[in-house]
Amino acid sequence: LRLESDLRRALEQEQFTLAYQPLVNLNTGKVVGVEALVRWHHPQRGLLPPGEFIPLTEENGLILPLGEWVLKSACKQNKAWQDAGLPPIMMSVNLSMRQFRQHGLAERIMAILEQTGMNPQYLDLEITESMTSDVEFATEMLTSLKAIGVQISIDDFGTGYSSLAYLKKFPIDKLKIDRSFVNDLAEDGSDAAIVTTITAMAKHLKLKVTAEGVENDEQIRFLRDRQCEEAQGFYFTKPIPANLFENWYRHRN
Ligand code: G
Ligand code: G
Ligand code: MN
Ligand code: NA
Repeated sequence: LRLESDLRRALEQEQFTLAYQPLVNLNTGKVVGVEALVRWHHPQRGLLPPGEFIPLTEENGLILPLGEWVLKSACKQNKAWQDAGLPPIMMSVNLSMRQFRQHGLAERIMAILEQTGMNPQYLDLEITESMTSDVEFATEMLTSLKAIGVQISIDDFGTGYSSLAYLKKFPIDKLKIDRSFVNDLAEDGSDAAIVTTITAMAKHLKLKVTAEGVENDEQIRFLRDRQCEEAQGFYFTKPIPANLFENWYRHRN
């Protein structure tokens, strides 16, 4: 309960920040985008990861203003990087179930893109399989989001319960293979088979694919051999603040 009143204040006092983790093309070695991940600089408790407050905001509805703040900040940052001369890269933002179900979400996102001057083609919205269980609603929402010109990715792919039938029906662009399958690629034959299969399926369905949670060379080699085109993980860098990312990016290429 304490945390809940702290959260309300946190929004007013701008105690949230975004950390950015790069997505890298494994063929070219180039950074193709970043995922924005929210953190809370709690005045007493210090830096809190999203796992410690996002679920609460989903329960009490604060995820709606927080999610709006995240979207606006991420779009602003993307525009600022482009204005500063960085080559254009994608900006991935996580949507929560409450946001996805919000009426007028597409209009809100369109307004944010207009306000910030960000080109819609660089915005990537990450949803999870669970958000697609109401197929009719999801189709309608995804269609209205696609009409803005943004990209849609399925996050944590492979951990949900959705049917494969929706994959070819929904207007989605990418699958992000959950890091639980990527972790033990080398040691676990089942995980290796799952990653191979998801990658092949994505290719057949003409979807992009990103492997999450990549930490070592062995995983990189495995993914390259399977023609998995993109990866994200501590192998490149953990999520870092905007200024550190900019620095990391400039010194890398
Ligand atoms: O950065 P970290 O590993 O702690 O993130 C944990 C989880 O929090 C991730 O699964 C991520 O999807 C979620 N998360 C991070 N930022 C956001 C956000 O801005 N909105 C929502 N809804 N979830 C987020
Ligand atoms: O669910 P989502 O994919 O949005 O979560 C991203 C989270 O995964 C981030 O909170 C980030 O801290 C974490 N993460 C990113 N890369 C790695 C990695 O290589 N290994 C592990 N264990 N976690 C990672
Ligand atoms: Mn994500
Ligand atoms: Na994920």
